[in-house]
Amino acid sequence: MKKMGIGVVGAGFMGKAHCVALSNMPKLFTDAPYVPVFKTVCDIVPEIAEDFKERFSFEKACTNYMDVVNDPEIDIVCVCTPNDSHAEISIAALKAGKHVICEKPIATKTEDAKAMAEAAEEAAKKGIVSMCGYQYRRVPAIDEAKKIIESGRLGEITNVRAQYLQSWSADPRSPLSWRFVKETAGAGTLGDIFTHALDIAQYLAGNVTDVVSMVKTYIKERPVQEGGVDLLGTVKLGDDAKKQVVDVDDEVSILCNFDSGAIGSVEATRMAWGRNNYLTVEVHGTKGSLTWNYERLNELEVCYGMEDNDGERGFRKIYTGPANPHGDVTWNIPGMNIGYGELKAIEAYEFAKAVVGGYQPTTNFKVGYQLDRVCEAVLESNEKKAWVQVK
Ligand code: 4PW
Repeated sequence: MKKMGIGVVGAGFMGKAHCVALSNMPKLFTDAPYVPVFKTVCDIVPEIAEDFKERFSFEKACTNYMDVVNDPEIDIVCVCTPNDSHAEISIAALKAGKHVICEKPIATKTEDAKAMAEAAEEAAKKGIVSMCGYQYRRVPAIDEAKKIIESGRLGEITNVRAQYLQSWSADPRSPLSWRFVKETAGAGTLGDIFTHALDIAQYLAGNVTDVVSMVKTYIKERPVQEGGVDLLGTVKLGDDAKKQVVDVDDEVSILCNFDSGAIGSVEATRMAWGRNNYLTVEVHGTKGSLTWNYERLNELEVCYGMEDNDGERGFRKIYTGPANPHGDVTWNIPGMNIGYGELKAIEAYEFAKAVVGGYQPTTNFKVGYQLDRVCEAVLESNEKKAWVQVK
């Protein structure tokens, strides 16, 4: 079977997610295009890189990403670092002829996102593939939703409501990591999770053309977490901890128009007590509706309103399984369910198919740049208190 050398830059939460996905991809998908060979893991903290190397059976560990970029045995680079280094690492890797899968948001500044899309376009001429980590659109229920929408059974799509609600930063003792610093994160909730909800909305209803928004920061300063590893609110710091100003948003809401003619709303917050990974989408059409929530990711609810009799009309629940998109990755019976690990394996599989097939996947850098431009319009609208066109 074909083998591909893997280099991972950033040995935190997302480095782990990519490596678990890569290991599982050929085990879950019988037609997996290749088997990964874990070559080098890079992290700026040497002990973290070494520990990761041992646990994931990498051949080498390093602290300088150029060792990954310059290694002729590495075919694929996974960029799993905080947002401010995505552009530098991805562009260097693309120029060195590596296929690149980079975590989202694509960059901290629109000019960097543009440079990444341009570098990817240039590399694509030589068959090099780029991808951003917008994995949630690959949940089987979301692809099933797309199939249903495209079949026309819901009629013309009129309204899309997408939300991504979490609570891990609702507690003011939840520490300030790189995710709360504009320089490293670019934005707060906006880039971190709003973009996932936006990506799903756009996947199902077309691109957003214009927006009006509200962007808020509720907790203006937070206790500073020592060390670079983001703990996503799992640790709380007391009053005695040093505090730092938060210069990014906690919450974003937009109303928008889609190029399909649908209207919609997208909201995100990391401060919704009681909500954990509450990523939802509801789509209304002239003949029916559908609704989905990541916290129950294997279930898609559909109402074929015009097909049902009065008195029997309502949402039916589909438990996704082998008969739905990406059926290979699911276990034998609907209801046995998949989770985040399998979802990232679907992403790794789609990336692998694109690499071997020589085409750009649907979440390529151009798409990451487009999502960035919607975010830019969201911030501009909030400043101007007015509708803004996406550039
Ligand atoms: O991309 C998002 C992250 O930055 C994820 O989907 C979940 O929320 C997990 O971490 C944050």
